Amino acid sequence: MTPPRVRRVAVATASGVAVAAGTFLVAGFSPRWVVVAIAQTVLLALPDAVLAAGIQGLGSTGQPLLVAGSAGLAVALFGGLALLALRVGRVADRDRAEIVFLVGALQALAAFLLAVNPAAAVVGGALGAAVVGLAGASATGTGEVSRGRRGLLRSAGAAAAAVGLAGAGPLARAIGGGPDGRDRAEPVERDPLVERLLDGAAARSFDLAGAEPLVSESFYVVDKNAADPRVDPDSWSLRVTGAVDEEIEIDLDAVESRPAQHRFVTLRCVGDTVNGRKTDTAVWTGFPVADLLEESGVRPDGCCVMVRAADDYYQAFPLSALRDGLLAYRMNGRPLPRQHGAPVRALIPGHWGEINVKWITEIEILEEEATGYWEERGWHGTGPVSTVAKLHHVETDDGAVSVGGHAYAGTRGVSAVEVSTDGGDTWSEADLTDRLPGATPADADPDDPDAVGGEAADAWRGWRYEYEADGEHEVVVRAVEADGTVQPAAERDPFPSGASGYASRTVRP
Ligand SMILES: Nc1nc2c(c(=O)[nH]1)N[C@H]1C(S)=C(S)[C@@H](COP(=O)(O)O)O[C@H]1N2
Ligand SMILES: [Mo]
Repeated sequence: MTPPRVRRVAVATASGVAVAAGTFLVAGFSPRWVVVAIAQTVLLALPDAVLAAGIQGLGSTGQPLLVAGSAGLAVALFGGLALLALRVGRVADRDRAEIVFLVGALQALAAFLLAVNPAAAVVGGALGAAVVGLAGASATGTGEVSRGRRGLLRSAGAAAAAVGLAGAGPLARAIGGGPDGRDRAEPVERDPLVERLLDGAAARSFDLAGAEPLVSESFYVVDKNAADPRVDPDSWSLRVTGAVDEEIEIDLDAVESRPAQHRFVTLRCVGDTVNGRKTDTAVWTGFPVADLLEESGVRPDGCCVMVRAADDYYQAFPLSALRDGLLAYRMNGRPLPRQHGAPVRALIPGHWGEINVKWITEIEILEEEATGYWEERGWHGTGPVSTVAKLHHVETDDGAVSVGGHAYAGTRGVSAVEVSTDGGDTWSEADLTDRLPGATPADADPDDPDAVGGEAADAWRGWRYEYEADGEHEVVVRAVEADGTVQPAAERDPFPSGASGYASRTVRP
């Protein structure tokens, strides 16, 4: 026979699980789910240095850990409230209905205070209460939760059912095209011109095991959020405010009806290590920010901008950098995915990823410099990216060695990649992929051979080098910019202003 105290804790834990599941059912994986709200609070409480290293550094790895930990905290919190209600019920000698009500009321109140989502709070509290209610074989009048194993099994079963239901929720949404999808008439087919650009990129790519093609198959994600905002495309708008002659506000229809262009752009996070994977390339569709700035009439004393987003992110940087930017609403021919900033994000040529603001909502023109989200946390990532060559492909076959990867130098451009097979004493030039094409008007005729031309101003290039070797040796790579500047050798960690040094690998043929 399980002792009553253990039974109570087991039932309370099941109840806590049910609240987490019930609130998820309504809120989904969004900032309005209690677990995400807790995660966000944990992030705020972390010392800046931990946050800095944790997010820009760990990125996608840190996030599941954070969410799992926060789910544990949520279960402990809501389970604790259930225990509290049971205790109060016992002490005050209440009957089962009253206790069950108190459990649900406390849990719903806490859920509401955490995530300010009334519907989720009510559903969560109701499920949490139901789990406790099911545990009692009959009204005992003593505040005791369960007469035995069957009650326990019932409440565990109810909690499991709530989790199952919550798991099915996102599936239902995905199938039904709910809040995640866009209900607007959106081409599912890719634009033929984008198709042509993607084919061109595929044709230029070196096919190297371990290194991505020129358009990334998996694009890295870095942001400050435990869960990304779900922005309603129909109520979204972008405002231009501050030191302008006229403040303007445009909605998504207005954005999408502007003369658009397609651009290959590479993004790199300042938290990326020299040979890390937080550098990726896509073809983006959008319109030049400069058009918008011109329409609002930036005043002569405007020097800088503060760009704000739906996740309360904000980044401040020079107006000159924004002028060359793109407001993008498609990525590789598809609507911008939520994790990359749907419905609209900024792309700022040649600069670290952090000022490429996702879920953009406001551009404020400033007359003085200001400090953004990551800079307040010690990073220096609002400037131009540093130059890097990645060594992601190493293959040996009976003395024949093949190495390769990508090189990126922002808008300075990569003119060469040099490879050393003796630890950096002597250098040889690698093969480079042809440059990706430049900005293409989105209304160009896809069949017109001249529709796609020029050179991408801000995209990486692939490199490859093949040689023969018999003994163990160290391969080192470095990129050379268009003006001949060689990537600096000095080694530096990503924090605070980006990694430096050469990628290298010991090769045993
Ligand atoms: N709104 C918002 N935009 C953001 C961020 C963020 O946390 N919130 N993170 C920035 C950082 S640090 C980087 S490196 C890039 C990454 O873009 P990606 O996730 O599409 O690769 O987005 C930037 N834009
Ligand atoms: Mo970043």
